[in-house]
Amino acid sequence: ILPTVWHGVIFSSFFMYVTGGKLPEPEVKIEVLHKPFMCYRKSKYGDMLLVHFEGFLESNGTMFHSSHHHGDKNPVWFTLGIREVLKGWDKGLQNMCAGERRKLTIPPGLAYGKEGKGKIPPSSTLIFDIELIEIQNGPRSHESFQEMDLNDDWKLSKAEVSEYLKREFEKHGYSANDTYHEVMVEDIFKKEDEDNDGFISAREFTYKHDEL
Ligand SMILES: [Ca+2]
Ligand SMILES: [Ca+2]
Repeated sequence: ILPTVWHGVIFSSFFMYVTGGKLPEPEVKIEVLHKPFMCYRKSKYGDMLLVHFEGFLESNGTMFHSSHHHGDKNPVWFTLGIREVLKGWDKGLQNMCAGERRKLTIPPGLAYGKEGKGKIPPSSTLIFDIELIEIQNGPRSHESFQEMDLNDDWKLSKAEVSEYLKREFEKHGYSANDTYHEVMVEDIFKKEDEDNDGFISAREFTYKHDEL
């Protein structure tokens, strides 16, 4: 079972864009705490990032989550720019080198909003101390598609996507949870299955419009 806050970091994005009005977007304040001497590649949308992070409430400095101390104490993987995580992370972790550490100050509009969530009170500005450990090619490669397309018919069914999620979660040390997977699969199809035929085609999978 996913720790609550990690669950929140992933799933808040599912609800953020539903409530999105047309107010001017608030900005993330980015401070570089450490920059490595060598930088072979910089993070960009679609990359998979491995990070350690600590999250604090700006209001009173309370730490609400630390990947060093909570959960399985391992760093976490996510894909940048697809709203898998808080908007503030998607905006604040671009052009970053492996080994770099940043402090992000994220206004509520790019975090948990007016409602808050769990340990996060309503309208909270959040501060994250994030260390980028590793960057990998994103999941939208030809190879990833073939890996997910178990019956080689060049489209992904919900069962195939669900199977893939299960494998990914297990790979990262989380036990399988069918309820989460179903919710995630539904959300993925809502976003990716543009022609609503119940399958994600190779084209729908690979082609990503730049909506951010
Ligand atoms: Ca298939
Ligand atoms: Ca489709």
